[in-house]
Amino acid sequence: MPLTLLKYGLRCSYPSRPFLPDEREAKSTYDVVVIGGGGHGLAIAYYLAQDHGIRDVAVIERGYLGGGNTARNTAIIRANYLTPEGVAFYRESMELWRDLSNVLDINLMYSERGHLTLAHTDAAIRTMRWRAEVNKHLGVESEFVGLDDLATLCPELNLSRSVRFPILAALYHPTGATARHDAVAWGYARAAANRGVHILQETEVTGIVREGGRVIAVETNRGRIGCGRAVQAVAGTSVQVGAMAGLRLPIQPYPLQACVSVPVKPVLDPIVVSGSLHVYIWQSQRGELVMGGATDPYPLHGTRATLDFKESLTMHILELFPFLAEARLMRQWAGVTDMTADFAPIMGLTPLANYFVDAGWGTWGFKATPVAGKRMAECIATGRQPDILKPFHLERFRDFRLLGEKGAASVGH
Ligand code: PYC
Repeated sequence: MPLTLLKYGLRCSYPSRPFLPDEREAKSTYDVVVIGGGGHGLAIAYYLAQDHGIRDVAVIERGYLGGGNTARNTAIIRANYLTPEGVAFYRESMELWRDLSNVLDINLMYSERGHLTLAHTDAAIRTMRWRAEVNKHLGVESEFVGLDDLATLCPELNLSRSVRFPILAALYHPTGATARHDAVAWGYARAAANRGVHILQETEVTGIVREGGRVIAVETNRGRIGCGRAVQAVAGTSVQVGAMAGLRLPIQPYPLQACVSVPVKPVLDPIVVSGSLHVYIWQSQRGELVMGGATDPYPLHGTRATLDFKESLTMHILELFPFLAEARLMRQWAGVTDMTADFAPIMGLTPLANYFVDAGWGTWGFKATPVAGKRMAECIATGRQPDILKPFHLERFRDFRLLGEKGAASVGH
């Protein structure tokens, strides 16, 4: 055995490189304070440093990195939206996703496995055809497919006519993908920290100090932090944090539950979604079946797991995949989704000159992480709403220019 290896083995401590640089003492003031250390907040900080050279940035997180909705979502990535504004936005996100493991130098386990949205009614067929046309027009791969194609794309599906809601057709989105959600937060955190961003965990915002139409500081449990600009990216508590800045955000919180089975052998390639049955399912690289359904039918700030949800979800899953009757559930949880009236997010400028919002993500925040980070960083750096974010401006609620993205939801609302 080489001597150096022996010496290394006998040491009491091992010189390993920490994943993140040691947390720094908070400075008294920063150019930009990012409130929220989930995927979006960390991505904003990363692109501020990387694309705009703005490194005097603090990300403040009340818990641990990526411990909120980033950890609770079911990691589906797609761009097959309904409105042209939504499709263009998520198309850019998917372009960024494809190279993100290389860019962040971390294995995000990005896996393009195809995404099927089933249609069980004539109305759903109409929406799928519509989505396929809008998608193709904007360069997003998406096809309306009949039962023969479905049988090839997903032979495990029960295509029998003798069920309550027979499958009639589907929207097929070959580039639909999944990724490892925790790694996304860690990857952005490390890349941001390596560029000089301070990441302050267990730092809770308790107030936002304004003066003359501007934000000048955030109050935290670790004291006051002055700022030149601030942005909130706090899925689940957008209304509360917005209110600290004096903003009334048109958002309601709804719990969204999900669960996974115990790991089983590979049985399912694509992601399968049925809006009519309120279910979606895919199989992770670990073999777990990742499943979810509709948001809870009442506004609530809660992450409890209910029997109602489990019963209705499994009933519908078994209609699609009867052979899963033997599968056992392993874990169930919930996140809090910030829903807007038009099912589209709110991003960009606010009535406060130097305060920005990244909110209202409902059930599709995860897939938007890279593009929201990149474009919000541009908005903060330039003080202008980038073109791609214009439709998502807060003022659309004042001007009645709503987007109407509900038809692209994977889960029922
Ligand atoms: O939009 O694909 C989606 C989705 C699945 C679960 C929550 N949102």
